[in-house]
Amino acid sequence: MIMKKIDISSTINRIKLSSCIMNASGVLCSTDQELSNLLNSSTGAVLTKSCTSIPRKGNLKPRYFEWNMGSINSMGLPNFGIDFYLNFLEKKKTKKPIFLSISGLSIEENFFLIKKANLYSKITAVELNLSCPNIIDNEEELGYNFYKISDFLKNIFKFNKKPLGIKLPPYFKDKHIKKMALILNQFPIFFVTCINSLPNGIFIDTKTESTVIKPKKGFGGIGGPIIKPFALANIRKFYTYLRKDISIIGCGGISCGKDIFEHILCGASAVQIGTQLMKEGISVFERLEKEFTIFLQKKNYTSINNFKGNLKSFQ
Ligand code: RRO
Repeated sequence: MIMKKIDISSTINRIKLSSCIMNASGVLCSTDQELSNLLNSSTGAVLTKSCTSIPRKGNLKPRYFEWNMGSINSMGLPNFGIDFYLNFLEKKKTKKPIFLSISGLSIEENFFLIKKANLYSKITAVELNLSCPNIIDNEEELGYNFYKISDFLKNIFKFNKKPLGIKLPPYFKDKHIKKMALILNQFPIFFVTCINSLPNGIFIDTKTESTVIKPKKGFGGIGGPIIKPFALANIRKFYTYLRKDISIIGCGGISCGKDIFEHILCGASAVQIGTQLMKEGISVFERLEKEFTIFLQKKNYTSINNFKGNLKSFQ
């Protein structure tokens, strides 16, 4: 039997990716070694750990735990500061698109970080994280503040020249997604990433009758297979409400090739791998690429454009 060539390349707005699969911010993308591993892997892009203007140690350990259906984390934004990431990337010779994730703790810090990223040619795009659930005593995430976000974006686009995307929290109501999409549609945004971890979950060890992570009395962001239905729903709804030139990057619950297919069927142009990358390490990308390609072969699809966004309603 002659196998047709399967093309899993994609585009995020005008950014070309040789593969639609990349890492999620936060997982194995903090250090020199981790970022080098990602640059040398088969991902279509490399995303850095969300950074702040100065280094942060993050929350007390243990701050990450995983079980068969998911993960819980309250890392608290540990990172080496924006200069570390910019200097590391400036030295690297690579054709891979590089997405710098930033997560300032205030509106002013985000302006500062975006202005700085604008000065560096190696940064292909900025993923602005408006949805970190784990900062102690922080204001509400901007992703949940429908009043502040519009003004905030208006000010960013007065000076920003870099392709910019926004990492969103999960929403649970249609009207919230519609409202956010209507706001985002007013700006030259390149992409949105749906979704960050589900905030304020808890996991219990019944043997010790205790929570499993230390910060915030055990409450943390939930990721992994159990959040996939929420990721898919957010992708689907944003796909229907967002301007068509705003790409969607799907993130949440991908652990096999079929999961990637589902994200793209809902409307994602690319996908990010978080919990499964943490569980399996860098070799996860080769496995997922293989599984996804075989899945498409069986379906007789040759590229992601054959099915992207084509989810049918039950008849
Ligand atoms: O570092 C974290 O605690 C963290 C971040 Br910035 C985020 O965006 N999402 C998450 O689950 N953890």
